[in-house]
Amino acid sequence: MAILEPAALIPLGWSEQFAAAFALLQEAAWEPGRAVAVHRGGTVVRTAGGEVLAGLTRRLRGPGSKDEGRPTVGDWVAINQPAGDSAVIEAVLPRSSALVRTIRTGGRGSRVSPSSRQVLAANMDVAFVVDSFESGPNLRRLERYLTLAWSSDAQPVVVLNKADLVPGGDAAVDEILQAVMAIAPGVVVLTSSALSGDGIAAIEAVIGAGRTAVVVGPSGVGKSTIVNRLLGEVRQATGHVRLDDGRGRHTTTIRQLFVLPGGGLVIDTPGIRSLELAADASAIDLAFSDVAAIAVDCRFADCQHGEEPGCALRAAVREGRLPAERLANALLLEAESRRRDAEEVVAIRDQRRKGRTIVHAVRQHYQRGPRDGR
Ligand SMILES: Nc1nc2c(ncn2[C@@H]2O[C@H](COP(=O)(O)OP(=O)(O)OP(=O)(O)O)[C@@H](O)[C@H]2O)c(=O)[nH]1
Ligand SMILES: [Mg+2]
Ligand SMILES: [Zn+2]
Repeated sequence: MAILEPAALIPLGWSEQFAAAFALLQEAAWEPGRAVAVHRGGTVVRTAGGEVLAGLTRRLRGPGSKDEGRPTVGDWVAINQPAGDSAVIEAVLPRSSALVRTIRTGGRGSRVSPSSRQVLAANMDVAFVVDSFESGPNLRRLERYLTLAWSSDAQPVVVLNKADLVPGGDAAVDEILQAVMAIAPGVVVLTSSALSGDGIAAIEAVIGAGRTAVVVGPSGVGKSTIVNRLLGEVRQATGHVRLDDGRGRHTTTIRQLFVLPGGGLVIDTPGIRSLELAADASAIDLAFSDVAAIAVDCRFADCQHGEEPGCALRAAVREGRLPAERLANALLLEAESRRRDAEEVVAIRDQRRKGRTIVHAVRQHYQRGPRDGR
């Protein structure tokens, strides 16, 4: 087997797969590195030689470039740094996984376009979905975040934090744990208290050396406190969420990748609102694999699981095998995903139309040009 180079990048998660993709670029002057933070002033990239602040090559920032193609936290990139000049990111290597959210600029019900997808983090092996015992956990919200995690292609793991706040001790914790496990088929569920340090070792073990994890979840559940525990020092600010105005406040404002003393890597993110979660149909099938398994027995292949006869899902709800709220949430997420897909098709068609109009005008200009003396 070939030697993995540069070896200094291995602790950052460098692997054969990325090394091979980088080699295909065939640019001797370029250097691989990993994006650890994206600021207004540039992208902070860790290379074998250290940290550099890099700008973007024209192709990545110019008109027509997509948000999704720009480097995000966790990306492996190719850096070009001519002597005496500032560093430039020339290429983003293909991602092994990506956490994507949909930004609706005009509020609820407004159009989404393909460019409103934002890649929050890339190249994670594990996605920790964090919720807290303080205000829940909220099962329906967890189902949404789990769907997001499944759609990233990283392995979802649930972390229920603030276990120290559960009145009633271990028995009460166990009961909640059972309820969460029931809505997270195929997912490991961990509990922790970032305050006392309980459960942090298990989280660290799941990450593992050279592997990358991201923490996602609502604001205030303790994501940054967990990250600080993993780091063994306070690097991220943590805080209380304001409850008085109901809007909440994000303590963490930028996404950032940290190297853990134990060998793994973790990306901290600001709380994302559940409305911005983008899930595709296949992720919904994974997050709701129990529901999907029952739906196979519906009499009609195109069953909408409404009033039609022979609906296996309705029967399961009637017989108490499937909670009605879980089915309702699955159908809601599916409807949202279908609507978003349809909106994207419309947006792409609009863009193509605009493109055609421009091509048409240019063609007319040149056909007429010489004759009109223009
Ligand atoms: N009792 C208790 N409090 C905790 C625990 N973990 C975190 N907290 C507290 O919860 C509050 C929010 O923690 P953060 O780590 O800032 O939460 P966050 O998820 O990073 O929030 P955002 O950055 O806004 O998304 C802080 O006051 C923490 O001290 C825990 O295990 N037990
Ligand atoms: Mg935070
Ligand atoms: Zn049905």
